Amino acid sequence: MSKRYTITAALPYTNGPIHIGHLAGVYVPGDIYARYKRLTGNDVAFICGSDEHGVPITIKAKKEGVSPQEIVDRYHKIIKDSFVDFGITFDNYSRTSAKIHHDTASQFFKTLYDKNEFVEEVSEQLYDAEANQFLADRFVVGTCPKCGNEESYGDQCEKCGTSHNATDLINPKSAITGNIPTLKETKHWFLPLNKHEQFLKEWILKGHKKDWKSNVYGQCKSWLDDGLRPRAVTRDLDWGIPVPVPGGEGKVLYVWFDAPIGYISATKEWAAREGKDWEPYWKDQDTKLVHFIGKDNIVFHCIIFPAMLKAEGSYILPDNVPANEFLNLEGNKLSTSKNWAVWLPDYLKDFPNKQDVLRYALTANAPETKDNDFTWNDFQARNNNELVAIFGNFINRVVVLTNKYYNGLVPTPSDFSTIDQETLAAIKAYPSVMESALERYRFREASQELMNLARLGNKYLADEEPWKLVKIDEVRTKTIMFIALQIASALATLSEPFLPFTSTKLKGILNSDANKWEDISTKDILISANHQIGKGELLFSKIEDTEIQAQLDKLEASKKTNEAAKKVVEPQKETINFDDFTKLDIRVGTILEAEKMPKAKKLLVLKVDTGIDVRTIVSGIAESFTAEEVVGKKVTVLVNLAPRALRGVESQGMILMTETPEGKLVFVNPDDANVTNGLHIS
Ligand code: B3M
Ligand code: ZN
Repeated sequence: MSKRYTITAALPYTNGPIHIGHLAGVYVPGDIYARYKRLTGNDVAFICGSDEHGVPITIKAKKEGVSPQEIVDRYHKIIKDSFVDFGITFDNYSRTSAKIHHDTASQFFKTLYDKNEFVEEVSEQLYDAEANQFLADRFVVGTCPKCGNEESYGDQCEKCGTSHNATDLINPKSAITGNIPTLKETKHWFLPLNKHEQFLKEWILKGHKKDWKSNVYGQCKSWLDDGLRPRAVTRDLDWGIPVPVPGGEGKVLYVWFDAPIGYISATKEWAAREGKDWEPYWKDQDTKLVHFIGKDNIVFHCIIFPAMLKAEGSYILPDNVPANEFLNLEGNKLSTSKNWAVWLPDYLKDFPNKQDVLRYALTANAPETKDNDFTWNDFQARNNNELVAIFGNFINRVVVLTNKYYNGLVPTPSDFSTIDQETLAAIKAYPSVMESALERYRFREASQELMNLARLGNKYLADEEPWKLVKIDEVRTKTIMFIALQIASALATLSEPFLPFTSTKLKGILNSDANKWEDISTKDILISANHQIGKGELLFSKIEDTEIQAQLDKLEASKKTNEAAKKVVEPQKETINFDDFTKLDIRVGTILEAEKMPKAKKLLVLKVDTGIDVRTIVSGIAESFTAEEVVGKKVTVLVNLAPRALRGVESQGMILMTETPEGKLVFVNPDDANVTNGLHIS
């Protein structure tokens, strides 16, 4: 039965591109679900957009010395384009800086204000006097009162997921200056979550929400068991939606107040564009509202937003919030600041036309019930051993043989054997098996069922061996190929939510787009005899070790950069005055000859043209350079250093060397831009 679905995917913060963690946790499962719901004949609004307010954006802008608007404009475009290229089928991808959103969020706030749903309170909040700023949310870090994580943010601990007030932090520190904050009085509007506690308990704990995923239900229960407290929904910041009520001057809405309303504004924007009415998508009790999010957003979507919607009074509440756990990368936590990630725009560049491979790898290994690890080797194996060797191989055999034996015309079958009948019956069972997984938000399981259908095809061909029979039993061969084509046809339809690019390609090859999802279980024939299929085209191609190594090298480089950043730099030496400095006579010279000093591991004996003369300099660089590679090099030479004998050779000056951030010894070279660490004389 057709139903209306409002499906939302967490609005990404526009402070960086999308990475595989976001994709695995939110956007790939959300897109699979939306595609599946459309394919099964439902009325779907799949909604997302950029979350452009909030402290992460301001921090990024400060870091780069640009305006927050510049940051959000840049990343909104990058994120939006990459979603399109990756085949994420949002019906609308909006942004929270849009006027329609400012209006909608302001109006929502005003409605709650007029209904007396807020508590207005002057309280002491954390303040950084040096930065002249209140320290809301990510502007403050400190120890989480619940789990002891020392890097908890003011509004949320990313370690245990707890959402708290900034004043709850133990040992808070300003993220702007590092100062210990003081307290300063300021007025804010609070949403009294305690007032909605009873309702939320009924709705989640006693209601039918037991079918929520256990990680989601568990977090909600622990929240509710702890008791809810009022939460400030306004902030003393200058980036965000102005508080639209008297006394709100200079204040903005808390980003987690406005962002979820972004789902509503984006739906309105879409409906206006499509000439539809937005209201049924948010107000009709028959509509199913589903939020796809990561686990760190659970409390906002299951407690705070429902409390807001309930307080407003005219909205439906979510039917389900299938939050995923986190995806790690090669054994480590994904991190934007440490550049430990696979960025979607980079992936799309490095693996053109391989969107489905990443979609499949992320789905087959999705962090649905626990945190999971993405490895490039697993990615390669999913492609080479499953997509290429099973799915691609089956389709390729069917298409090549049909073209070879019958010039691409689907052959007419004769009597079906028991195996044939079982195979046809097995095809029919797939939609409901996959549906059962999809309805439980078990996307991994559903993707594996799809692969099982391709496996079934491969096994059928391997058992029946049409390539052998063709020479002795043409009639039987036709029946076998007919059955194999039915499987191929079912794959074209059932793969659409998971492998949309492949599905389109396969429908092109089969020259048939006729089947709907339900047809696979109801129709006896999915592709008829005498239907002309197209020529073969490979659906997938092998990914080579070198391609995987290139990705691993990229990560290794990030690791090195992080290690270098952590490395303690030698402290600066004692200050010298200008006169001391002018005593140094430094010239640019050229190394004319070089040889290793016998029996000395570190020393090279150099002949250097200093411009004044050619002289001998003994330099302790032999562990970093060979004699051959330094000949001809331009170097910086301290020429008025008193000569001294090293292993019996008189050294008449000094070559200036320094270290790169990675600790590599390099010449202080007039042509070398790599010199960053200051002089260090060898
Ligand atoms: N902007 C995403 C995050 O926490 C956050 C989601 C908002 S959904 C309304 O990274
Ligand atoms: Zn914590």
